[in-house]
Formats: sequence, structure tokens, C-alpha cells
Amino acid sequence: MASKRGALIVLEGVDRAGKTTQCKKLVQALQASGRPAEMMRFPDRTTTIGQLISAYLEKKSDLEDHTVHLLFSANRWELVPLMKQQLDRGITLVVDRYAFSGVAFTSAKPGFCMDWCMKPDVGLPKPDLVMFLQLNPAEAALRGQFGSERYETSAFQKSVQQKFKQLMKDPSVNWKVIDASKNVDDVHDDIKHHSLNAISAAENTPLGEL
Ligand code: DGP
Ligand code: NA
Ligand code: NA
Repeated sequence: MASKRGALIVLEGVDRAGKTTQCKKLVQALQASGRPAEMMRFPDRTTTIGQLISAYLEKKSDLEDHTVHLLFSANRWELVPLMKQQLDRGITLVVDRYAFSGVAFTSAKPGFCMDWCMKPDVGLPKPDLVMFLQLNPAEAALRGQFGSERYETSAFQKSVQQKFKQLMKDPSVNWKVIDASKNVDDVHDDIKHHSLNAISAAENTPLGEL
């Protein structure tokens, strides 16, 4: 019998919802309980494509909007062989943003429909679980000022949040909404609970495709 695959677990959410902190805590908790787990994040700014994206986000370069959308997608695709290899080895991947950020952020720009935005990501490994860290804009504002990167304005983030709401209506994706206004440990408990269920379920189901 083949060994059991790892689960593909994604955290999405608006800025300052605590995604990165929670991804790290989840990986630590899984590892501490003897379950192999690794963290990934998109965009992965370390690759050649990722460096183009990073310069764009830092406003050191300007790129045409369709072009940058395709670069974000290419950045996910270039990591697929590694992701599949790790999942096959039984490693659970905890991913900070994925294709849903891709659709939500680009379709929040004028002149883009969600349908077009989804196309380049069709066929990517499908997450076994996508947790949306929900935080209302007022509470997010209390957590600090926006940085200086592209997209970090409250008007744009509001529109991104609306796009995520539409994406969460897709019943073919295993979405869970997490109340990110709770304290870090309570949010972690919710995330861990859903993740353990997803890890068990993934052992008996093949990896899907978006
Ligand atoms: P982060 O490193 O998690 O702060 O993400 C960088 C920024 O890029 C953040 O504002 C979200 C945005 N982003 C992430 N993925 C995509 C994508 O695929 N397309 C677009 N247009 N933006 C994205
Ligand atoms: Na950011
Ligand atoms: Na983050």
C-alpha cells in the first residue's frame, strides 16, 4: 500500500488578519504532534518570477495588469512540482495565500472579470481546505497602518474582501470561515481543528485540481 499523502491547506484573508502568524503556528503544532508539515507562501518572492512580482509590489517597477496577473499565476505553477513531491511524501503543506488571492486581487481592479482571472490557475493542485480569516475593516485598522506596498489601501482591500465573498460561494472548494477577531490562541485552535479533519480526509482521497 502506498504511503498516505499530505494535505494541501491554504490560509486566505484580508491584510492584517494574521495569516502568516497562524500558518507558522499551525506548522509548529502539526510537527510537534508528529505530523510532517511545511509552510509555503505565495507570492514566493525568491524565484526569478517572484523577484519581478516583488519589485512590482514594492512599486520599484510598473507592470501591465494582465501581465502581472499571469506572473503571479506562473509563480504558483513553478512551485507545483515541489508541492506534489512533498504531498506525495506525506508532508502536509500550509500555504499563506494561493490562487484565491490571485482572483480576488486582480478582479478588484477595473476591467477584470473573475472568470478571466481564474483561467490561468485552472489545473493547479486543489487545496483540501481553504480557511478564510475574517476580520472586519474596523478591527483590521486597529491592528496598525497599512504599509507602502501596492494594494495596501482601505478602498482596494474592501473591494478585495467583496471578491473573496463571491469566491466563497463556490461549493466545489472546501471553504471554512475563521473568526480572526479572537485571540491568537483561540484562532489557532479553530484552524488546527479544521486542519486535522482535512489531513484525515486527504489520506483517503486523491489530490484534486482547481
Ligand atoms: P503578502 O506577501 O502575503 O503580503 O502578499 C503580497 C501582496 O500581493 C498582497 O497585497 C496580496 C497580493 N497578491 C497575492 N497573490 C496575488 C495574485 O495572485 N495576484 C495579485 N494581483 N495580487 C496578489
Ligand atoms: Na502585504
Ligand atoms: Na501575510
